[in-house]
Amino acid sequence: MSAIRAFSSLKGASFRQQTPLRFAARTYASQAKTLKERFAELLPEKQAEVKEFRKNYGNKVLGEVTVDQAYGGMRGIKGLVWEGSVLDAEEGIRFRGLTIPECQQQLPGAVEGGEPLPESLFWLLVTGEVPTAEEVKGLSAEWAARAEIPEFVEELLDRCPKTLHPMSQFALAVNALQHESLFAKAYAEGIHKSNYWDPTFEDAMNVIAKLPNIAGRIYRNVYKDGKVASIEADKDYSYNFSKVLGFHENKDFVELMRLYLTIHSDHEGGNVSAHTSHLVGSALSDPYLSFAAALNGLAGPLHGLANQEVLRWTLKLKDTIGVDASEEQIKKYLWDTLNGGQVVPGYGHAVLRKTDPRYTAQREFALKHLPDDPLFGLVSKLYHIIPGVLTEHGKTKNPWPNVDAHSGVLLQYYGLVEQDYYTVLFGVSRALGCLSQVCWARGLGLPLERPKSYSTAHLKKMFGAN
Ligand code: CMX
Repeated sequence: MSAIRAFSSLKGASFRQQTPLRFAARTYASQAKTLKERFAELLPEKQAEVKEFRKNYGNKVLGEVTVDQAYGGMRGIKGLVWEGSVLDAEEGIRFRGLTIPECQQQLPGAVEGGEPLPESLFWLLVTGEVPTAEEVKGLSAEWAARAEIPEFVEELLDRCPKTLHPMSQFALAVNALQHESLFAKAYAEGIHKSNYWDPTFEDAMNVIAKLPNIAGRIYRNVYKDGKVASIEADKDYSYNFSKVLGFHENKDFVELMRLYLTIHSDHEGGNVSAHTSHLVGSALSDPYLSFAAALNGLAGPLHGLANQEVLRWTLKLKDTIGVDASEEQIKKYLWDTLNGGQVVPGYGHAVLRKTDPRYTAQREFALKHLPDDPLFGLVSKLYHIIPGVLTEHGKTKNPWPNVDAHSGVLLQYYGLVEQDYYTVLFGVSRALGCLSQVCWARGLGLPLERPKSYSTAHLKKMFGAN
């Protein structure tokens, strides 16, 4: 059976009636293939590849697990499959084999020599292929066409107190959007499991498309006048997101969003947000529920919330010892943080052992667009001092900066100064990684995740400990 015919037979006619927008993409994208068509072509090939691989190598050993790893947050245990990206401790992230600089060179952008469009990164994550500019344009149009959110979700957000953290509002709204889930509806109607991928894909696309309207509304409600501009049908995702935030007139900010949404998207499967969405999705909770769960994990200060904490910590440092503080003053400030039993936010990583290339990409953006910004100068100075102090402190396995150490300084430069909001931007981007994987998880029929646990008493008995 040809791939295209396989796609036709996989499609459930009932979804066509339920999701008119999914077919709208063609109208915008001329003759280019839609992402769904390409995914459906690839699915049978990938299913066969995984089946064959498991048949021949299914009993190979990935590693052993020590008692320390069981107590130690499962660091280094190899027990997950994640298609979109793989993280190397030294080199950093590769999205479907491409480093960040390679993505910047190869993925279609909106301006000549500019940053990649997150749409093109999503296409890459889903298919493993670099899309054409026309395919990306179709995807931008499809997301813009699906962007509207139900009135009750708007009202829900409008009624939130301004003091409710933006990440809590974000997760609340995505949970409420679950009302729209095509997967949940199809499951209730008795869909065959070989077709799970179809409504899952639709839900994933709808979640991503609706995030700017949710995130934009939260920003406008909490920090501005509550008025949210409308999405433009012929504009890309980052432009539209910048527009609902109120920053679209600054083309450099829009470029920053393109970079930001691309590089924060995916960081293999074991990080808290990715793993949470994977775990929750494995119970066949639909993409809305699994992504909302991911957001709750991202909202923790050891994970995504660190980008809020970094700017707060840096500004406090600036207010206390000044933007031109000497190396000695900065070192003393750092030791005060460490001796106070706190972490230095934005530094360290559970897997990485070198400077995060996502940090480097943002630093290069700053060198190009805001080389003389005093706060960028301070962040650069910290980059030269913090690793030495953390090494002397002797605890962290990685004294180098991660992605969160640089995002705040860029955002504040363009006037997006509300630090409590920063993790929402991270969340919008993280949807691309979590939701591309959820399509593959349902497409490959991955089962319920259920690792084994033991009590301390049981572990002690296992090893004859007193
Ligand atoms: N400042 C101070 N101490 C640090 C540290 C930092 N930046 N990074 C690690 N340590 C400490 C740990 O708290 C731990 O101390 P204890 O033994 O007292 O518990 C010790 O060093 C060993 O930790 P590790 O093995 O190097 O790091 P983990 O894998 O346990 O944790 C991370 C990784 C990111 C949570 C940690 O480095 C950290 O807390 N960093 C600051 C917060 C941050 O930037 N988080 C964002 C990460 C990127 C993201 O997910 O967005």
